[in-house]
Amino acid sequence: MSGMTAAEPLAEGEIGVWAAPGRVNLIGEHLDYVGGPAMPIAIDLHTTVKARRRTDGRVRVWSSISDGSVEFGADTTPGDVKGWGRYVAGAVWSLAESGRTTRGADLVISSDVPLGAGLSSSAALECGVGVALAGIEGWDVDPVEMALLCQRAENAYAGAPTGSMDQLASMCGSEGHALLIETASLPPTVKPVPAHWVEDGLALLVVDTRAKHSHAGGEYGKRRAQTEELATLLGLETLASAPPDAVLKVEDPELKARLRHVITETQRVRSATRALAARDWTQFGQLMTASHVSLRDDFAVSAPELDLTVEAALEHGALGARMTGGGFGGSAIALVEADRVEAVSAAVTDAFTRIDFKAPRTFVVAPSQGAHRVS
Ligand code: GAF
Repeated sequence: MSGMTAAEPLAEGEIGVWAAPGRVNLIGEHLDYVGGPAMPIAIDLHTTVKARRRTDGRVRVWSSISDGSVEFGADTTPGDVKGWGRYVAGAVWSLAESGRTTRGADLVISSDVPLGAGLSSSAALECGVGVALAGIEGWDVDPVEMALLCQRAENAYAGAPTGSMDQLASMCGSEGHALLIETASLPPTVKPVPAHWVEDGLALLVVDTRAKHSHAGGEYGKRRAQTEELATLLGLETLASAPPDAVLKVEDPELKARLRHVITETQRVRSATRALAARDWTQFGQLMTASHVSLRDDFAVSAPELDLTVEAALEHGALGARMTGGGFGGSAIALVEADRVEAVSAAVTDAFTRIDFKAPRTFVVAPSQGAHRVS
């Protein structure tokens, strides 16, 4: 991972530039906090952090993400900084908690990862700041460790009870590869697996529905609490290890449905891993669609805009389509023949316009490199 192991700190006055990508998850949703697998890719949209050392223990941040600047001490603690700056201060705090307190920094941030679109703009920001601080200080931080530190920033500083998938994808992304993440162990494991859909004439279309989502909101936390309740009920350390017949032991219909998602989604990731290796895109697409149905009906984290996207994409020839990320709004993805991208985008946009949804944004993404130094 270039730029991650800067042996030397930046010289006084020297400016370095680092970038960290957003992600889309191909399959394996809401499993990264139940000890299950996920298969995201880092995408070619980034948060860029221009950084320079300071020595007075202050961190000053300017951002075009949202107007304005923030300033805080390198000894910041949760609660000090609110708004978008909490992701930056969270990374500073989390690194300090791991024994790496910055001597101070000036940071200028810009990003082309759309905000609140379910493409991990917050993880890209945390990871971008993390690698920039490591770079200016000359700290050697393993990408998985950095991802976990950034997840801690998100959980304990920014207040969103997420798993580690987004930060792992942003830190460990690899061009031309999907990442097979296993969260049963701590630290999780991340294995890049070749993803050849582009060579095979396909494209991964993202539809940002512009229905805003947020993980600091209650629904994500509620799902997480339900999975914890289920694990306790079944006497399991990790819910993803539940055998298929565990659903028979759960009476409450809502909890039963949540468990069914966890079990079937885990199986789908296993099948998707085989389909990806075999370049069996028909099968891969069907698994994506089945994942969406499960997230919609059993885990109940979809939104009308996401369902409409999936429906319209499939009707117009997509091999598979699903919501991606936490849900409740945000983005969906569709696997389509490269020469059908325009037609599928137009069909989705048309379906949105017909029922007065805000026009979606559509674009194609490819598996990309994780956080790195740019210059
Ligand atoms: C969000 C979270 F940040 C991830 O950790 C993951 O749980 C995802 O929702 C659902 O798979 O992106």
